Amino acid sequence: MKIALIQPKSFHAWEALNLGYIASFARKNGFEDIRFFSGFFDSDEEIVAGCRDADVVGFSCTSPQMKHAEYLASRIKRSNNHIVFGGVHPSCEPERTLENNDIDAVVAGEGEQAFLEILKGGRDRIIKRPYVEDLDSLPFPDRRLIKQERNIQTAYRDNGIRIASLFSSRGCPFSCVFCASHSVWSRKVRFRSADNILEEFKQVVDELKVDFIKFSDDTFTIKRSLVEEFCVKKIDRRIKTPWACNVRVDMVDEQMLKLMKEAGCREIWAGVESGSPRILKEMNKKITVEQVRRVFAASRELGLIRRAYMLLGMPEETLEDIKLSEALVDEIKPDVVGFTILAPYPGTRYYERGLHGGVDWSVVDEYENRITKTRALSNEDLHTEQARLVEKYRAGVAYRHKPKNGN
Ligand code: B12
Repeated sequence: MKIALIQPKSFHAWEALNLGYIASFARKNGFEDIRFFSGFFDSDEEIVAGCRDADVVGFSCTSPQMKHAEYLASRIKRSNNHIVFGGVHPSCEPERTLENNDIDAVVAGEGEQAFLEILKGGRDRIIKRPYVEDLDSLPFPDRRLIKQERNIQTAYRDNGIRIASLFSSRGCPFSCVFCASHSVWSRKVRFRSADNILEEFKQVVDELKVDFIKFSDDTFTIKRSLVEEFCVKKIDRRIKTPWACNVRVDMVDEQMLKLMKEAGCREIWAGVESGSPRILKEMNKKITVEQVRRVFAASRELGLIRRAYMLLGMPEETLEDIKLSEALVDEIKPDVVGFTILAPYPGTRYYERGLHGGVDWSVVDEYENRITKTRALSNEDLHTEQARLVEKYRAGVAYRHKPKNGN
């Protein structure tokens, strides 16, 4: 059986670890003939030609990638191949995704078991399988197949270092209203063991010769004992490569940060979101401004690079709330700061099919959207505030200026 896996176009050149996982699991179960294409690096013609004789073609889709995925599927679909869509967007909207006649099946949620079932002949239209209990039992993502060297080269051109991502867990127990993560993972979190994480860490460093590892988990610091074991073992084994991770300010403290620093952590990224307690509550973020202050002060003291993600545009937000966010940023002095505007992506609390069903997510996102307004602020007001804040913190701003015409 010939299998093709496609990462449709997106404005980020990020490694398709999801398809790397799907592929290595399929390989482990005897399916060898797998090829991979990336819409970022490969042209449409190369992708279509490369899929001509594939029996099963799998697309991985966030909402921004759907448009390109559907376009490619329309060119690849034949009567005797099986087109499968998986990832966040199809997981949120399985039935809707299947309204496109070029798509034969949708995998909702975790993909490894479900895709294997398809390869073995399963022909259900919507496939959702129980989550793999033991994450250590999954083979590491096939980074050679997904041609990660291309992503590394791109990151190297942008940052001057060779970077790769890694996941230590799957899922997030929290219910922030702006996030769609639960639509793939539910709210249950599963963790890998420290040994298993370190084995992949070392393998990636040795084989791909990277200088830096990014933990891309929603939050790396959910399970304290795991973080501690990871850090202690990384130090013991003299694995020196530096790394960074997402933290929640309520799930990390000075002691933990100190150990992380000793184990080579260079940067922490935190969803601060707002300086207004009222808005944090509306977000269901379940953190306090005081926790933000403490974590940013402690990590500054330790010499960690600190990135803060701020979110504008919650329905109840006023100019006064934005001023509170600004004051908080002035106080915690993050080294890097991002200001985005709430985007009602499918899978988030604010997605309404009637209102947003027709939105082209390949050109609308939390940097550039003309949809979001609050009870007090128009969309224009929000963009004015965003632009003002980006300008004010220009030296350390994490802001992506996306071309207006999309990808
Ligand atoms: C890490 C991450 C990033 C990183 C990627 C880094 C990297 N190297 O992976 C970066 C920073 C680049 C990024 C960028 C963006 N991200 Co992001 N990101 C995430 C995050 C935290 C994890 C994604 C991930 O890789 N998970 C691990 C892999 C293994 O899981 P997975 O992709 O879901 O794949 C599994 C299943 O979905 C399924 N599956 C996936 N594909 C396929 C395909 C087939 C054929 C099958 C059968 C199964 C299958 O099987 C996989 C293994 O079990 C998620 C939140 C989350 N936890 O989901 C947000 C998330 C995916 N991102 C999101 C968004 C919005 C974006 C951006 C659009 C933001 C922006 N405007 O810049 C961009 C663009 C992304 C794109 N390509 O379109 C949203 C998507 C919402 C939506 N409705 O699509 C999420 C859910 C967060 C949120 N805000 O709610 N992101």
